[in-house]
Amino acid sequence: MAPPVFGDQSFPVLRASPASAQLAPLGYPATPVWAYSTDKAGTVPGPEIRLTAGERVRYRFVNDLPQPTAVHWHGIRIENAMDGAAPLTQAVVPPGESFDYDFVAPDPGTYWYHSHNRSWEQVARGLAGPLIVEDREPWLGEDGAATREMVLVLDDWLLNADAALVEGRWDDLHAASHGGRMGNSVTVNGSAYPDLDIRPGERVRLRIINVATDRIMPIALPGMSSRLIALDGHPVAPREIETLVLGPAQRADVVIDGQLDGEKRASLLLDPGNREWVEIAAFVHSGEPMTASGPDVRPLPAWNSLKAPELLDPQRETLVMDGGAMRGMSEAVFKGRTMDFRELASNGMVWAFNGVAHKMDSPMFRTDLGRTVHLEMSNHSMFPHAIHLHGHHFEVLTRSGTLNRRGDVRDTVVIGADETIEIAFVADNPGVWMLHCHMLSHQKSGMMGWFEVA
Ligand SMILES: [Cu+2]
Repeated sequence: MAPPVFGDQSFPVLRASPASAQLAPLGYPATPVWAYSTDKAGTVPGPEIRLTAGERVRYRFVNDLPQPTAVHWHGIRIENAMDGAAPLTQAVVPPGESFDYDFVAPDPGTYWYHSHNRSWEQVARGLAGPLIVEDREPWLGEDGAATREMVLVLDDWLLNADAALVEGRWDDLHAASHGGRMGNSVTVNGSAYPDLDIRPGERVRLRIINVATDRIMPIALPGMSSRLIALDGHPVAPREIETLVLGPAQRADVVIDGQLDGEKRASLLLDPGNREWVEIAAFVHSGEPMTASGPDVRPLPAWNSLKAPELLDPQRETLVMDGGAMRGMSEAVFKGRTMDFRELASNGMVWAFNGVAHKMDSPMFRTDLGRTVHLEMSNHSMFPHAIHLHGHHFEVLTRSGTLNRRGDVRDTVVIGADETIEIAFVADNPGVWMLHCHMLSHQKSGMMGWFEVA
């Protein structure tokens, strides 16, 4: 099955292949998954890729899956040809074949990589892993910073009673027209309810990544003095948080302090949607207490590599989201033809951007290299969406008309039902870039388009 890999030995291999993982608690069978691997057996999440800002990432990607695939490097402001956004930026990699990825990761931060072909199925089968770009200047161990970091990959799986993935419902239009394909088993780093060690008083940087296909994850760490320090890899001024909402594909870096005189266990809680917070992992305090850090958290070093948007005369674009259950849409254009709701649904389409479902034949907009784009995004549906722009990070300017004072910079933003968000970014990366909902059931069923920077 595995194809011979010859040639340039300086390209290490990243492989996607069927594997097995103990996702359900011990005592249940292992789950057949699809997994990435480098030198060892495939794991979920995939092996951590770690480098420093400005360093090159080089992999000969080998597809040992029974389906074509491609690898997207989420959040990396990457060279277009390496974006992995099949079929827009590259052809899919057929089973048994390979593709060489070679790019520079320009900015520090918490990122991830995942399949970008049939992603609603392939990511749900396990094809996702963390990509960590370390800070340009020392931060760990400095005054007020953490002494250690921990990557937490949160995932959501739809498992049957034998702990196998529920098959045959990849095209579930009911799920797609609601909140997407929800799982029933949440894992942290591929395990159910893991215990995570922390020393009393220890300050730890969590790099939290939501790789779920559709589940928006509100999380909380009560008693751990959580302070947010980065969103989608981009540093923010440290701020206390009680809860954190992570949409699919979003990341947050959070500093926590191990308790010195509290409980031995501190829960990582998730709200599955009914405001009944459930424990998905626990920090277990053990070992010698450490000297507590002061109340102040040291900010992360700035990127210093992102141009500020020119807001005086930007190119104005709008993105209106329609569709889904309960409100629906009477008609939309699909493959160049106006269709009514029934015909759209028979084509698997239940969502539209600006009245067009899954618009791949032409860009949503074009812009000149270096121009600031101001994008007003209005969600006219009854469901939240997680809108992701490839190749760029954007500033969130307003949310429902209210100024977003924090100046948060993101690559994926959650937009609630009936909400309008204004974002802006400098289109400084030439190429064709996907713009889609990262709730992958929504992406599949219409919420997909692209823009061109030239
Ligand atoms: Cu969506």
